[in-house]
Amino acid sequence: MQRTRVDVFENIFLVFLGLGTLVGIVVVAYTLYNAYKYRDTGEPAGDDEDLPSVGELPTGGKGGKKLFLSFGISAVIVISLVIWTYGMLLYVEDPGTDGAQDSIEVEVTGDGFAWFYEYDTGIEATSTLRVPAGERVWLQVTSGDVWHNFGIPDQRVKADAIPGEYDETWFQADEPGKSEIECFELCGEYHTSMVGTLDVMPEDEFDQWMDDQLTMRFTMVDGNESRVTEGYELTLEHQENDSIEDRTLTAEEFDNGTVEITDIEQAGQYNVTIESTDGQFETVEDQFDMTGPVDETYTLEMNESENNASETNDGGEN
Ligand SMILES: [Cu+2]
Repeated sequence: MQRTRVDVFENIFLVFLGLGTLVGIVVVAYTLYNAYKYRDTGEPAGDDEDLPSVGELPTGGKGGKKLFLSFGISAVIVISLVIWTYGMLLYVEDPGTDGAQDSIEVEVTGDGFAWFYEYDTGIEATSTLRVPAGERVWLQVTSGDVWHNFGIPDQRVKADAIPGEYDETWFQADEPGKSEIECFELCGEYHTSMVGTLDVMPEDEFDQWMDDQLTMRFTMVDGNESRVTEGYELTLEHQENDSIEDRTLTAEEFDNGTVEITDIEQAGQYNVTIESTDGQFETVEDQFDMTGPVDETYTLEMNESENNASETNDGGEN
Protein backbone atom coordinates (compact mmCIF):
# COMPACT_ATOMS: atom_id res chain seq x y z
CA MET A 1 0.00 0.00 0.00
CA GLN A 2 1.30 3.42 -0.92
CA ARG A 3 0.53 5.98 1.72
CA THR A 4 1.51 9.59 1.33
CA ARG A 5 2.15 12.06 4.12
CA VAL A 6 -1.16 13.68 3.28
CA ASP A 7 -2.96 10.33 3.79
CA VAL A 8 -1.23 9.72 7.10
CA PHE A 9 -2.01 13.13 8.57
CA GLU A 10 -5.56 13.00 7.26
CA ASN A 11 -6.02 9.60 8.95
CA ILE A 12 -4.68 10.92 12.23
CA PHE A 13 -6.95 13.95 12.01
CA LEU A 14 -10.05 11.88 11.21
CA VAL A 15 -9.40 9.33 13.98
CA PHE A 16 -8.88 12.07 16.58
CA LEU A 17 -11.94 13.95 15.31
CA GLY A 18 -14.08 10.78 15.38
CA LEU A 19 -13.00 9.60 18.81
CA GLY A 20 -13.15 13.12 20.25
CA THR A 21 -16.69 13.54 18.96
CA LEU A 22 -17.75 10.14 20.33
CA VAL A 23 -16.29 10.82 23.78
CA GLY A 24 -17.83 14.30 23.76
CA ILE A 25 -21.28 12.93 22.92
CA VAL A 26 -21.07 10.27 25.67
CA VAL A 27 -19.93 12.77 28.32
CA VAL A 28 -22.45 15.48 27.41
CA ALA A 29 -25.30 12.94 27.10
CA TYR A 30 -24.50 11.38 30.51
CA THR A 31 -24.30 14.84 32.10
CA LEU A 32 -27.65 15.86 30.63
CA TYR A 33 -29.19 12.54 31.67
CA ASN A 34 -28.12 13.07 35.30
CA ALA A 35 -29.11 16.74 35.26
CA TYR A 36 -32.57 15.65 34.17
CA LYS A 37 -32.76 12.68 36.55
CA TYR A 38 -31.85 14.77 39.59
CA ARG A 39 -33.65 17.91 38.54
CA ASP A 40 -35.48 19.98 41.12
CA THR A 41 -39.11 18.95 40.83
CA GLY A 42 -40.25 21.17 43.67
CA GLU A 43 -41.04 18.02 45.67
CA PRO A 44 -39.09 17.51 48.90
CA ALA A 45 -36.32 14.91 48.41
CA GLY A 46 -37.51 11.52 49.55
CA ASP A 47 -35.42 8.94 51.24
CA ASP A 48 -33.93 7.79 47.93
CA GLU A 49 -30.72 5.95 48.80
CA ASP A 50 -29.14 6.83 45.43
CA LEU A 51 -29.64 10.54 45.77
CA PRO A 52 -26.31 12.24 46.45
CA SER A 53 -26.14 15.24 48.73
CA VAL A 54 -23.71 18.15 48.50
CA GLY A 55 -20.19 17.29 49.73
CA GLU A 56 -20.91 13.56 49.96
CA LEU A 57 -18.26 11.16 48.68
CA PRO A 58 -19.44 8.16 46.69
CA THR A 59 -19.76 5.10 48.89
CA GLY A 60 -20.41 1.44 48.32
CA GLY A 61 -19.44 -0.90 45.48
CA LYS A 62 -21.58 0.66 42.79
CA GLY A 63 -19.88 4.10 42.69
CA GLY A 64 -16.42 2.50 42.65
CA LYS A 65 -17.34 0.38 39.64
CA LYS A 66 -18.41 3.41 37.67
CA LEU A 67 -15.21 5.23 38.53
CA PHE A 68 -13.10 2.22 37.58
CA LEU A 69 -14.98 1.77 34.33
CA SER A 70 -14.58 5.40 33.22
CA PHE A 71 -10.88 5.50 34.13
CA GLY A 72 -10.35 2.15 32.41
CA ILE A 73 -12.03 3.17 29.15
CA SER A 74 -10.19 6.52 29.11
CA ALA A 75 -6.85 4.79 29.65
CA VAL A 76 -7.49 2.28 26.87
CA ILE A 77 -8.50 5.05 24.45
CA VAL A 78 -5.57 7.33 25.29
CA ILE A 79 -2.91 4.60 25.29
CA SER A 80 -4.06 3.07 22.01
CA LEU A 81 -4.16 6.52 20.41
CA VAL A 82 -0.59 7.19 21.55
CA ILE A 83 0.68 3.85 20.21
CA TRP A 84 -1.19 4.10 16.92
CA THR A 85 -0.17 7.72 16.29
CA TYR A 86 3.43 6.95 17.16
CA GLY A 87 3.41 4.10 14.64
CA MET A 88 2.00 6.39 11.95
CA LEU A 89 4.65 9.02 12.66
CA LEU A 90 7.40 6.39 12.51
CA TYR A 91 6.15 5.60 9.03
CA VAL A 92 6.28 9.29 8.10
CA GLU A 93 9.87 9.43 9.37
CA ASP A 94 10.91 6.42 7.34
CA PRO A 95 8.45 4.92 4.87
CA GLY A 96 11.10 2.38 3.83
CA THR A 97 10.47 0.73 0.48
CA ASP A 98 6.75 0.39 1.12
CA GLY A 99 5.14 -0.09 -2.28
CA ALA A 100 8.68 -0.18 -3.78
CA GLN A 101 7.80 2.47 -6.32
CA ASP A 102 10.16 4.74 -8.23
CA SER A 103 11.67 7.66 -6.43
CA ILE A 104 13.70 10.72 -7.27
CA GLU A 105 16.04 12.71 -5.08
CA VAL A 106 16.34 16.49 -5.00
CA GLU A 107 18.76 18.63 -3.02
CA VAL A 108 17.01 21.80 -1.84
CA THR A 109 19.06 24.85 -0.87
CA GLY A 110 17.63 28.00 0.65
CA ASP A 111 19.88 30.94 -0.13
CA GLY A 112 19.44 34.69 -0.46
CA PHE A 113 15.66 34.47 -0.11
CA ALA A 114 15.14 31.92 -2.89
CA TRP A 115 14.98 28.13 -3.22
CA PHE A 116 17.41 26.23 -5.43
CA TYR A 117 17.00 22.61 -6.50
CA GLU A 118 19.44 20.04 -7.80
CA TYR A 119 18.06 16.76 -9.11
CA ASP A 120 19.93 13.47 -8.85
CA THR A 121 20.57 13.80 -12.60
CA GLY A 122 22.62 16.96 -11.92
CA ILE A 123 19.98 19.22 -13.45
CA GLU A 124 19.34 22.42 -11.50
CA ALA A 125 16.31 24.65 -11.14
CA THR A 126 15.25 27.72 -9.17
CA SER A 127 11.97 28.50 -7.44
CA THR A 128 9.78 25.99 -9.31
CA LEU A 129 10.20 22.40 -8.15
CA ARG A 130 8.93 20.02 -10.83
CA VAL A 131 8.21 16.47 -9.72
CA PRO A 132 6.46 13.47 -11.29
CA ALA A 133 3.03 12.51 -9.95
CA GLY A 134 2.85 9.19 -8.13
CA GLU A 135 6.55 8.97 -7.36
CA ARG A 136 8.16 9.39 -4.00
CA VAL A 137 10.33 12.50 -3.85
CA TRP A 138 13.20 12.50 -1.36
CA LEU A 139 14.44 15.92 -0.35
CA GLN A 140 17.81 16.78 1.17
CA VAL A 141 17.26 20.25 2.57
CA THR A 142 20.09 22.64 3.41
CA SER A 143 20.95 26.33 3.36
CA GLY A 144 23.66 28.45 1.83
CA ASP A 145 23.39 31.34 4.25
CA VAL A 146 21.13 31.56 7.29
CA TRP A 147 18.49 29.29 8.81
CA HIS A 148 15.44 28.80 6.64
CA ASN A 149 12.63 26.29 6.73
CA PHE A 150 11.39 24.64 3.55
CA GLY A 151 7.67 23.97 3.55
CA ILE A 152 5.00 22.71 1.16
CA PRO A 153 1.76 23.00 3.16
CA ASP A 154 -0.30 21.00 0.64
CA GLN A 155 2.07 18.06 0.97
CA ARG A 156 2.52 18.40 4.75
CA VAL A 157 6.23 18.95 4.18
CA LYS A 158 8.34 21.07 6.48
CA ALA A 159 12.10 20.75 6.92
CA ASP A 160 14.77 22.91 8.51
CA ALA A 161 17.29 24.40 6.09
CA ILE A 162 20.48 24.89 8.09
CA PRO A 163 23.93 25.67 6.66
CA GLY A 164 26.19 22.61 6.73
CA GLU A 165 23.38 20.21 7.58
CA TYR A 166 21.05 18.09 5.50
CA ASP A 167 17.53 17.48 6.71
CA GLU A 168 15.96 14.57 4.90
CA THR A 169 12.26 14.46 4.19
CA TRP A 170 9.94 13.12 1.53
CA PHE A 171 6.55 13.47 -0.04
CA GLN A 172 4.50 11.90 -2.74
CA ALA A 173 1.95 13.80 -4.78
CA ASP A 174 -0.52 11.60 -6.61
CA GLU A 175 -2.43 14.32 -8.44
CA PRO A 176 -0.83 16.69 -10.97
CA GLY A 177 -1.17 20.37 -10.08
CA LYS A 178 0.58 23.33 -8.57
CA SER A 179 0.95 24.38 -4.96
CA GLU A 180 2.88 26.87 -2.86
CA ILE A 181 6.33 26.50 -1.40
CA GLU A 182 7.14 28.84 1.48
CA CYS A 183 9.87 29.64 3.95
CA PHE A 184 8.68 29.00 7.52
CA GLU A 185 11.61 30.49 9.39
CA LEU A 186 11.85 34.24 9.80
CA CYS A 187 15.13 34.63 7.93
CA GLY A 188 15.50 38.30 7.05
CA GLU A 189 14.28 41.23 5.10
CA TYR A 190 12.74 39.32 2.18
CA HIS A 191 11.48 36.32 4.14
CA THR A 192 7.92 36.83 2.92
CA SER A 193 8.99 36.76 -0.72
CA MET A 194 10.91 33.52 -0.22
CA VAL A 195 8.28 31.50 -2.03
CA GLY A 196 8.30 28.94 -4.79
CA THR A 197 5.98 26.63 -6.68
CA LEU A 198 5.61 22.89 -6.53
CA ASP A 199 4.63 21.68 -9.99
CA VAL A 200 3.42 18.10 -9.93
CA MET A 201 3.48 16.87 -13.52
CA PRO A 202 2.07 13.73 -15.11
CA GLU A 203 4.93 11.23 -15.16
CA ASP A 204 5.44 11.28 -18.94
CA GLU A 205 5.48 15.08 -19.01
CA PHE A 206 8.05 15.16 -16.24
CA ASP A 207 10.20 12.62 -18.07
CA GLN A 208 9.95 14.72 -21.21
CA TRP A 209 10.95 17.84 -19.28
CA MET A 210 13.91 16.06 -17.72
CA ASP A 211 14.98 14.70 -21.13
CA ASP A 212 14.82 18.25 -22.52
CA GLN A 213 17.04 19.42 -19.68
CA LEU A 214 19.47 16.58 -20.39
CA THR A 215 20.04 17.63 -23.98
CA MET A 216 23.28 18.84 -25.54
CA ARG A 217 23.52 20.60 -28.86
CA PHE A 218 26.80 21.39 -30.54
CA THR A 219 27.31 23.46 -33.66
CA MET A 220 30.51 23.72 -35.64
CA VAL A 221 31.28 26.89 -37.54
CA ASP A 222 34.34 28.25 -39.26
CA GLY A 223 35.88 31.70 -39.02
CA ASN A 224 33.12 33.10 -41.25
CA GLU A 225 30.38 31.63 -39.06
CA SER A 226 29.49 29.17 -41.79
CA ARG A 227 28.63 25.62 -40.76
CA VAL A 228 31.38 23.05 -40.96
CA THR A 229 30.10 19.64 -41.98
CA GLU A 230 33.13 17.40 -42.26
CA GLY A 231 36.64 16.69 -41.15
CA TYR A 232 36.27 16.58 -37.37
CA GLU A 233 35.17 14.44 -34.48
CA LEU A 234 33.89 15.47 -31.08
CA THR A 235 34.68 13.62 -27.87
CA LEU A 236 32.62 14.08 -24.74
CA GLU A 237 33.97 13.07 -21.34
CA HIS A 238 32.33 13.39 -17.92
CA GLN A 239 34.86 14.83 -15.48
CA GLU A 240 33.81 13.25 -12.19
CA ASN A 241 31.92 10.13 -13.10
CA ASP A 242 34.06 7.46 -14.71
CA SER A 243 31.14 5.07 -15.04
CA ILE A 244 29.80 7.33 -17.79
CA GLU A 245 31.52 6.21 -20.94
CA ASP A 246 33.25 8.74 -23.13
CA ARG A 247 31.58 9.11 -26.45
CA THR A 248 32.88 10.23 -29.78
CA LEU A 249 30.73 11.73 -32.49
CA THR A 250 31.99 11.86 -36.03
CA ALA A 251 31.10 14.63 -38.49
CA GLU A 252 28.72 12.19 -40.22
CA GLU A 253 26.54 12.15 -37.13
CA PHE A 254 26.15 15.90 -37.38
CA ASP A 255 23.35 17.37 -39.45
CA ASN A 256 24.56 20.46 -41.30
CA GLY A 257 27.20 21.04 -38.65
CA THR A 258 24.81 20.56 -35.71
CA VAL A 259 24.29 17.55 -33.50
CA GLU A 260 21.78 17.09 -30.72
CA ILE A 261 22.45 14.49 -28.05
CA THR A 262 19.25 13.56 -26.27
CA ASP A 263 20.28 10.51 -24.27
CA ILE A 264 22.49 12.17 -21.66
CA GLU A 265 21.82 10.62 -18.26
CA GLN A 266 23.97 12.71 -15.97
CA ALA A 267 24.61 16.44 -16.05
CA GLY A 268 27.69 17.99 -14.42
CA GLN A 269 31.20 18.85 -15.55
CA TYR A 270 32.07 17.74 -19.07
CA ASN A 271 35.19 18.02 -21.17
CA VAL A 272 34.78 18.48 -24.88
CA THR A 273 37.51 17.88 -27.41
CA ILE A 274 37.08 18.52 -31.11
CA GLU A 275 39.82 17.10 -33.23
CA SER A 276 40.37 17.48 -36.91
CA THR A 277 40.40 14.15 -38.73
CA ASP A 278 42.38 15.51 -41.65
CA GLY A 279 44.60 17.99 -39.84
CA GLN A 280 42.81 21.03 -41.26
CA PHE A 281 41.59 22.46 -37.98
CA GLU A 282 43.19 23.29 -34.70
CA THR A 283 42.05 21.04 -31.84
CA VAL A 284 39.39 22.71 -29.70
CA GLU A 285 39.26 21.89 -25.99
CA ASP A 286 36.50 23.14 -23.75
CA GLN A 287 34.71 22.29 -20.54
CA PHE A 288 31.34 23.23 -19.21
CA ASP A 289 29.15 22.59 -16.21
CA MET A 290 25.86 21.19 -17.39
CA THR A 291 22.93 22.18 -15.15
CA GLY A 292 20.34 22.42 -17.90
CA PRO A 293 20.18 22.15 -21.69
CA VAL A 294 23.54 22.82 -23.32
CA ASP A 295 23.82 24.68 -26.61
CA GLU A 296 27.41 25.38 -27.62
CA THR A 297 28.84 26.70 -30.85
CA TYR A 298 32.51 26.03 -31.55
CA THR A 299 34.60 27.86 -34.07
CA LEU A 300 37.07 25.63 -35.87
CA GLU A 301 40.19 27.63 -36.64
CA MET A 302 42.17 26.70 -39.69
CA ASN A 303 45.41 24.97 -38.88
CA GLU A 304 48.14 27.44 -39.91
CA SER A 305 50.41 24.78 -41.39
CA GLU A 306 47.52 23.59 -43.58
CA ASN A 307 46.65 27.11 -44.60
CA ASN A 308 46.71 26.39 -48.26
CA ALA A 309 44.24 23.54 -47.96
CA SER A 310 41.07 24.10 -49.90
CA GLU A 311 38.00 25.42 -48.14
CA THR A 312 35.99 22.61 -46.66
CA ASN A 313 32.96 24.60 -45.79
CA ASP A 314 30.27 23.28 -48.04
CA GLY A 315 27.26 23.55 -45.78
CA GLY A 316 26.18 26.77 -44.19
CA GLU A 317 22.94 27.99 -45.67
CA ASN A 318 22.80 30.49 -42.84
CU1 LIG B 1 13.97 31.91 4.49
